[in-house]
Parts: sequence; structure tokens; C-alpha cells
Amino acid sequence: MIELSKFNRENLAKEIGEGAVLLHGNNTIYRNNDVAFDFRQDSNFHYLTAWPEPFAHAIIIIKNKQPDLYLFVQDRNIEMETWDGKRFGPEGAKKHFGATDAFIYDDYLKIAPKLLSGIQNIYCNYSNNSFEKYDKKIINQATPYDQRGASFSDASLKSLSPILSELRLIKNEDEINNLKKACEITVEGHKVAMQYAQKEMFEYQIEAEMEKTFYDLGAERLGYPSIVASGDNACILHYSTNREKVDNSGLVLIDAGAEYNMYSSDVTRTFPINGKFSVPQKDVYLEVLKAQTLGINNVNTKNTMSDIHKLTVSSISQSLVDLGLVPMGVDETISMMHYFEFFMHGTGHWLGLDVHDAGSIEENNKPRKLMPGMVTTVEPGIYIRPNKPEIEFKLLKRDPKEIRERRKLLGMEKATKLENEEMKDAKSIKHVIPKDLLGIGIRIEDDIVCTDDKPINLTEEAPKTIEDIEAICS
Ligand SMILES: [Mn+2]
Repeated sequence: MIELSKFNRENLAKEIGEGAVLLHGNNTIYRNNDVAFDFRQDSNFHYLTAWPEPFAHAIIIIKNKQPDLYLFVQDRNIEMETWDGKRFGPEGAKKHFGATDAFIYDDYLKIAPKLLSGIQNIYCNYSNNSFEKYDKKIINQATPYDQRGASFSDASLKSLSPILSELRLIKNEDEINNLKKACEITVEGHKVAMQYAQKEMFEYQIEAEMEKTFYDLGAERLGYPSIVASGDNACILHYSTNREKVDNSGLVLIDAGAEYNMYSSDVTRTFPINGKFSVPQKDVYLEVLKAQTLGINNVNTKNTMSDIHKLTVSSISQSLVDLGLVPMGVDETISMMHYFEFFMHGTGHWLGLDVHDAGSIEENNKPRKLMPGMVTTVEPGIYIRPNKPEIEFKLLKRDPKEIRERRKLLGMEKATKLENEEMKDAKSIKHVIPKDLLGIGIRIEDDIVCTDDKPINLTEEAPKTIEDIEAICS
């Protein structure tokens, strides 16, 4: 991980050429009294420093495309370490983390302006509240415009996020290996959940058994809170209370991923608690699987994420027509966005240090082609909400791209108001949802690496066909 962060700093230095980068790590956050939430380092900070402790700042000074790392970290303190855990201290930062020099955290405001003195190009994250708290002050002092008050600076401030996001978007071999391991562990956890889940269980019991496997196989933590949603709960996209008893003939949707070496997996499987899909469950499942397979096969350098979404949307739309869930044909289901009643999220997102990883799906305001080393999820779904036995579909053409453009142009407030008015005035058609499909919610999700050749599915070992799922569940 330390080697990887050195490599990442060198790549950043090649992009920036001359200048300085200001970074802030995460701090300990208290839950109640002196009990802290589990600490996890900020992903950008980790990417460029591999520093594992709370309360740290970093400055990377770049000259002739060569980076020098300066770390500000908690000082060694035997008493504090007895309570809160070992610290590397400034000496450890130099010895083990490749810092050119290191200082104690509290000296940041004093020493940072000296390090930055006279540097013109400064990269920071304005949206981080440390910008107001620290960065503005030290830049004003380091590169003052008015020598008397030092309250202005003539440094050119630049946003770090776009450069760093672009770097993080393409994963190198070490990163792919971390993701592979996170995925391997995650697959085992999902298999255990399928084997273990039985009638009369509570969702959290299945969750506990799965997460035990994650930790047992070396995961440091979860990539995100596990979703173990039985029956109707599968139609709540971010359900994570996991406190209900599983319905004896229902499906269980599990969306969970282990984190390994800071990299996260993200897998969803949906299976029948009693080991056998009912006919309606199987009908919907096979349609989602069809769309997902199509999506995965199209993760290649010819396509954009938006192309892949279009493909899954048209596949799901055909399925919705075939299942009798929508009132019109495929073309109208797409152009009037009737599919959105049942498939209301995107097809995938980048995966890496963050489960929804850094990087834009656009380049120069246009959808970007996938490149080798990009890693994305592919996760279409169909959710047939139990509280909507009859749906009023608007007969109005809606283009998600136009909606997005107008929201950008007018702002959310005005644009959504207009949307509501247009929807209100539009004609509509009422449609009764087939009773036996109500409450079925299915999502299938895998983690896919784009290559020059065929896509690599890092999570294909998690059972997915009807036969494989019924075999492992029974
Ligand atoms: Mn996902």
C-alpha cells in the first residue's frame, strides 16, 4: 500500500508539473461519550499517503514533476497510546511512509506557510471544510498579495478533485488485485448467506453469518452497510435496518460487499428463502438476469456508461411489456419513461476505494468511452412495489437527458416545478399490476473490469443462474 501511494504521488506529479497539493485526513468521530466510530482514512488521503491514523495533514510539493511528501501527524505519546493505540509519529512517517520530512499535527499552521512559501500553483479541495479552517490562512501567509495584512494571496488556487478523480478512475495492477481479493471474500460471504438462510430467520441473522465470513477471510470492514432485504423490503433501495423476519416463501435480496486493503466490493444477489423460486419470481428474475448479462457483455472500450444504461433500459422495458407491468409497447415504455416505475436507478457506478468511486462518467460534457482499468458495477433491477397495485402512467414523452440538461440550466428548484406542472397536465392511463408480481424486488449486481479484450467479472463465482441458486439454497 505504501509503494502504491508513492506510485500514485509520482503520477500526480506528472500531471501537475510544478506546485503544491494540500490534503487533510479524516479525524476521529465520537459516537457517544468517549466511544468513537470505527476510523477509516479519507480515500484521497489514503491514495496519496497510505497514512492510517486520524488527525493528519499532508503537503505534496512538486518540482520538475517530482513529488516530495510532508506529513503532519499525531506525536508519539506513550500515555495516549496506552489508551488509543500505537502511533507512528513524525519519525515513523519518514521511516515507513516515504515522507521527506514530518512534523506534529498541531504545528501545521506554523510550518505549512514556510513550506509553501512563494509557490504559485496550489491544489486543494474547496468543498472540504478544512479549506476555510486551514488552507485559506496558510496560502495567504505563504504567498501574500498584500504584505501588510497577509489577508489576500496571489497564488492561483486550483481544484484537486478533477485531477485526482481522473487518476483514481484507472486502476493499476495492484489496485485490481486488491479489488479481486475484496470480491473473492464477498463472493464467499454471499454463498454462506445463501446456504445459511432458512425459513423463520430474521434478516440480521443472515447478515451476521455473511459478515462473519467477510471478517473471517480478512476483510477489515464493510464497503457499506449490508442490505439484507426480504420480501417487500427488496423494493426499498437502501434498506439496511435488517430487523424483519423473512417471509417463508419470499425472496431475499442481499447487497453487500467486503472492504480489503481499503478497496470495496459491491455485490447483489436475490434468492428464494425456501430454496425454490416460484413461477412469478422466476419470471421476473430471468428478465433481470437477461438485462444484467447484456450490460456486463458490453463493458468494453467501444461503449460509454450511458450506452450500457440504454441497453439495460431497453432490455428491461421489453421485459416489463412481456410481464404485463406497463400499459404500452416497448418504444413508449422507454420514451415516456414508464420503466422508471420499476427500474429507478442507474445501471452501474465506478468501484474502487469508495463503493461509489471517484471519476466522472463524462469527459468534456459528453459521455466518456470506457477504458482498460476502469471498474464498474452492473446492477439492473426490477422492483414491483406492493403499495402500487394500480399505477397511473403519464402519456408524456420524457427524455432523461433533456431533463438533466434543463435541471442544470434552470436549477433543481425551477426545473422540478416545471416537470411537475408538465406531468400534471399530461393525459394518463391507469394500469393494473398483475397480482402475483406485487412485492417482488430483484437486483443482480457484479463487479466488472474493462480491458482491451473481454470484460472480466470479478464476482462471477457468486451463484446467479436459477439452477446454481436453487442448488446452493436447498
Ligand atoms: Mn452498487
